[in-house]
Amino acid sequence: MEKYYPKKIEKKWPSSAKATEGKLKKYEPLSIEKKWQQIWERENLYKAEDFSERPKFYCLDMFPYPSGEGLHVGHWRGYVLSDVISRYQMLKGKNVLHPMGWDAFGLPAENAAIKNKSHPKVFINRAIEVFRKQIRQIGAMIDWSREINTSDPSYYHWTQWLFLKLYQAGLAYRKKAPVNWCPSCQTVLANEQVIGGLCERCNSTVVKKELTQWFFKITEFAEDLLNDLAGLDWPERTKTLQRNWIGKSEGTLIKFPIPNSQFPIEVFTTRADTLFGATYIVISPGHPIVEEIDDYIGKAKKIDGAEIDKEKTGVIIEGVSVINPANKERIPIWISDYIVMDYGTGVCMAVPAHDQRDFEFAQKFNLPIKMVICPNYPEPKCPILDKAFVDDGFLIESGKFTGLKSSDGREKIVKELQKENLARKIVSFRLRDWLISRQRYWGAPIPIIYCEEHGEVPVPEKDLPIKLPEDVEFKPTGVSPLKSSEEFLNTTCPKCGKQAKRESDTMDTFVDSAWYYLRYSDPQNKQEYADKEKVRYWLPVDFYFGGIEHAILHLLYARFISKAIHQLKIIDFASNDEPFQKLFNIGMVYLHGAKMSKSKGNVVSPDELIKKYGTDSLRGYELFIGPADQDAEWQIAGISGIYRFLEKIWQVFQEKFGNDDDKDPVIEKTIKIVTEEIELIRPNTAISHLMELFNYLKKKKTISVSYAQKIIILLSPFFPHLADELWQKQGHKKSVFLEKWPEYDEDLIKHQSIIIAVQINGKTKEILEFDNAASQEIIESKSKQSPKISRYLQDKKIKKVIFITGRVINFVIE
Ligand code: ANZ
Repeated sequence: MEKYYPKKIEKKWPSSAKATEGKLKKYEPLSIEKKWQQIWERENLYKAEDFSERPKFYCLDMFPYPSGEGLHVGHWRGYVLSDVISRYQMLKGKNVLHPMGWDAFGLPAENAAIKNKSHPKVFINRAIEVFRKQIRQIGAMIDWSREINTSDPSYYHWTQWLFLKLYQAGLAYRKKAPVNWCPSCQTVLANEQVIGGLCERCNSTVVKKELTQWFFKITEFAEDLLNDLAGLDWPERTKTLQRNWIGKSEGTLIKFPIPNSQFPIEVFTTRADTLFGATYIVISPGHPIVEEIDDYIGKAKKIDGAEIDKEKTGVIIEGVSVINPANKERIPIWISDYIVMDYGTGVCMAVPAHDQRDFEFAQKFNLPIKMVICPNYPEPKCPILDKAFVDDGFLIESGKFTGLKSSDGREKIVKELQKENLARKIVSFRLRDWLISRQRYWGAPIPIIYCEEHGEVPVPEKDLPIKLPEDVEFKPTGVSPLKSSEEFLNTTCPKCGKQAKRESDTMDTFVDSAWYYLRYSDPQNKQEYADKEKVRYWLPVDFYFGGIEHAILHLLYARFISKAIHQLKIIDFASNDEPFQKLFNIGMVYLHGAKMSKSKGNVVSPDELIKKYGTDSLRGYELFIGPADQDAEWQIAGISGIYRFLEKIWQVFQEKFGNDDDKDPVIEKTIKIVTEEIELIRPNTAISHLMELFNYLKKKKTISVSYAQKIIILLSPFFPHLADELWQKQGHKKSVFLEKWPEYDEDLIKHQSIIIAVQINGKTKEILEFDNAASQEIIESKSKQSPKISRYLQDKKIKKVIFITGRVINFVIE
């Protein structure tokens, strides 16, 4: 271990680091916390060392958007937790990189600036200052020398460079497309930013508009983005959200011939087994073949989308029909907005008996509903339908396929159609290319020039960054604000030198955050986005902390950029191209039953609490509030309990030290359990074990100096200021964070186990052995995970848990 310590730190520890002299009777956090924060920073204690021989540990928080409102205690939760992990890893001998920066571009800064009649840059810099100060108050071990700001030209230089790289590779392109337009924000939105037809930010109804826009070809990586999820240590819930978003469907294209025409209409279906029940087909209003039916399009285009609960509109195309290739019956063609253009072929065969959207449509327009799948066979007892029967079953009324199971029916019907070249199996993805252009001011300009002769010309790399002009009217009008700056707009063509115009759109801010984790490895580099060797050393991120709200967009975009530039050989870290190996979604903090947020007016500010109780108490309460991955209700009084605990620690360390070197099983066990709890990211139970330990120590006459030291180290990730102060009072010259995480004596603990009967509704189903210091929480969670018990609990609601210490845990289920 020793050899890993950077020399600079080893050789001296400043005199100001001396613990307050004499025996302090009272725990006074305010007098010690600021001092330690200053010392840590001055001594560069948390500076991450490029290419150290120590194993690296890259611990990343999703970087904040610096709003004008500052941090509340809900935001603190994640930062405290990532700090505990970083400090723990440092004590385990790792070379830890724990950086911080600002996701500073984007609509909110622009909107706030409009509201406050200032410039987004002024606004954001002020907000950053507040955030920086507040994050410092957490006392987190952050390497501030790596701070980044996405709105700074030194950063967006490389965002623009990345755009050029994708452009050269054909992964960034422009096309005319119907796009989501928010009339209130006056900008285009990505599909992902439209929730239930409404703008994610302002809840206005989103409309469709034909515009030429820039896209990134994320769909080219759909298969990899899906498959590589399997190898990631991420919460299952987040993986599922990503899988559903990518939405891989294995289905069939089926041709429906039009009588007297050689051009059939092709539909995409995942349920070929229901073909005999297709009683009409539906075309999306955006489909080219319906373009002439203008008056309908006028109405339908506004609400293109396939939502189940939306009132469906539709028109029939008179005079034309198609032939159902299964039973050769003629069926009508409808146009409706419940079919989206950019999925499958934009045409769907409607099977009202087995698809809920078709069922509702058929009911509304009085179309035949023909049941062709039944839950049972050979004696079909088909339910009377008041909604679609969507499950698989057995085919009925399906000619020679009658009686087959759905899965066999799908295969056989497709095989039969294939003989006549009427069907083809395909894989379809729900994922669409990422629309990245925005008609807004506060973002990175897209580095493209338009020349009359040469068309679209990329800005030469040597001319980057293309800086945002400052003298722009940035209020949204629907056209890009950059158009109002003649100086910005007018330029010359890099190819011919003639008059040309710059692209005036800016990039979606998700582009900035799709690569920031790379920049932290070499944030000051002026020649490159980052030194390749440094990226190879630091990446991938070992532990990524952030809220579930980023489970889809940010993570998907970041994974895409990483895969794309890996393919372009810009990065080549580790064995794969996944940027975040392990992800932890932190639960949200609620107050009075609602998620803490300024707009709801239920915000608790850390500032007052720090003044009253100190940072360490607030840290402790943030960690103690509940399991870290679950939402938790803020109890105003909760923090004083932690404060009293810290007072108790303080007192214990005032008095009792002896030379008694006898091994103490209770302390040994606590070391083991706290270590395990940190590894499992359960800081709340780790702290409760520490509390139990101090109840024990309080009763004990003396504590040996060596145990006292181990205990201080054990406390240090949670309560770093208090720990360094106690450490110093023990006469040490260096920070406790340069020490080594304590080990425990396995032999001493081994024989201290207890047997617990695990019961379901009072009946013993399993006998498990636990460490006799294991808390109820651990016994409960480990029992739930045991294979036998988890089978009983599957899909069941636990009404009550009865726990008899040292003997029984009984799960009362429905
Ligand atoms: C007939 C059918 C019968 C369908 C049935 C479903 C159930 P997933 O699985 O999500 O990929 N579909 C096809 N193209 C569409 C479009 N452009 N807009 C809206 N819906 C479309 O969904 C595939 C199903 O979505 C397809 O299978 C099709 O309806 C519908 F009992 O075909 B199905």
